[in-house]
Amino acid sequence: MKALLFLGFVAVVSFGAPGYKYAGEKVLRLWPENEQHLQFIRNMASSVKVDFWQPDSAELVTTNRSVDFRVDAFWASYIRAGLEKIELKYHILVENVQTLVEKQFDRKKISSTGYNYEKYHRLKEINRWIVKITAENPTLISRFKIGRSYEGRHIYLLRVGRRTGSAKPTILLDCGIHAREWISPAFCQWFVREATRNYGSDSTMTTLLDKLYFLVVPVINVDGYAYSWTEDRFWRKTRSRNPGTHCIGTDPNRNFDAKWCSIGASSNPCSETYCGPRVESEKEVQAVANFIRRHKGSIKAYLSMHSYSQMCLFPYSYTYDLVPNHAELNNLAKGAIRRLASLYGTQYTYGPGATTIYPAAGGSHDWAYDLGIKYSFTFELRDTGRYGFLLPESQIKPTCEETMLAIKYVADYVVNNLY
Ligand code: 0X9
Ligand code: ZN
Ligand code: ZN
Repeated sequence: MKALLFLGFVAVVSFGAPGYKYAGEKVLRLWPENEQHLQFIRNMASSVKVDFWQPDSAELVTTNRSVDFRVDAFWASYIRAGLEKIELKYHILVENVQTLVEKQFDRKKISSTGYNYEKYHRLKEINRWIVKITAENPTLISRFKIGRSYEGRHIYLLRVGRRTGSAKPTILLDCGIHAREWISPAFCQWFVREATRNYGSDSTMTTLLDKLYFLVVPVINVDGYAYSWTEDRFWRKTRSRNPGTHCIGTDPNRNFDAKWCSIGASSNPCSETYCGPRVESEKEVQAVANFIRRHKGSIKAYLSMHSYSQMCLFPYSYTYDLVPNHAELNNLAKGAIRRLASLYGTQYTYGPGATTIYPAAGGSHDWAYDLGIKYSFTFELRDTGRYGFLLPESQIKPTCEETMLAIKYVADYVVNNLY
């Protein structure tokens, strides 16, 4: 019997599925209301292996917002007993993480009609797609390598727009800073496909691609993304080694040169929001930052795609101070999320990162803004926690369609307000 069970396990692993790692695991949502509740959460974070989903670490937990985290079945029941004792309101977002994870590792992905944009893809497939879509659209897409990751993988950038031979204003769109946020790379791929497909037919897209370039980085954190497919579906950080500890990785969105590691970031390498040993310590962050610095004269907007929470965020996140063009960014965000909601009614919140999600230094949108890119946004895509990082593939299409409207709205504004 034991041998049979063992064989069954090997078979599952060898098909590239995630094994049984997440069996029985749950995602809980808590509603802390007082200091005792916060203390309970902090104690829990330091004594039990919990994976914070939203916010990303125990340091960012406050009253007046909910806390989502993943925990195994044993600790879940133990924690629930504690929650009931101190009357901390909670509910279970995901009963069995394993079931949801398995759906996303479904291998029936090869399609005769070409690339399936309504599936999540491994890095290898995304890289093959990058080559293919570039070859198929020689007049609209050029492919560049902007650097290599810690583990030596290439980081690619696609320049999308009608080639004119001269410089054009540019919008940088990046995806996959955080490994487990799979909807983000899926959106970058969707964006490139829609741009090429609609050039010449959709008048807004045609104008945009004539007047500017989109620089699309489909996956920044390539090592982390690959790792989230092979080892740990909930990996967030890079995969760089940290001397003196077994804990691996730095949060790339805490590693930029924007009041680095001052607030909402951790100097502990074991934290999910570890800021790294120094500013731009991560090769992936260097690659993007160097590229942006070299082209800062033409980059007019910076858009960074994350999940989840359904938010449109803009600077600052490292301080509660408002940026000089706050009113403009606020209106732009408001317009973008109104457009987004017009398709399926998906509700987004918007505002400066510090007050809308949480204060956090070292993030890319603050850095890009302070470099002089005054239209700088972070999008937190679907959902609000029903599935979180495990957003089902059936939601890729509606999520990408509605997000396209927001991105086109912002791009259209930028084209009409060049600086
Ligand atoms: O914490 C983050 O890096 C982002 N949220 S996520 O859940 N995707 O990890 C929010 C980033 C907001 N922007 C800055 N902090 N600059
Ligand atoms: Zn695939
Ligand atoms: Zn993120």
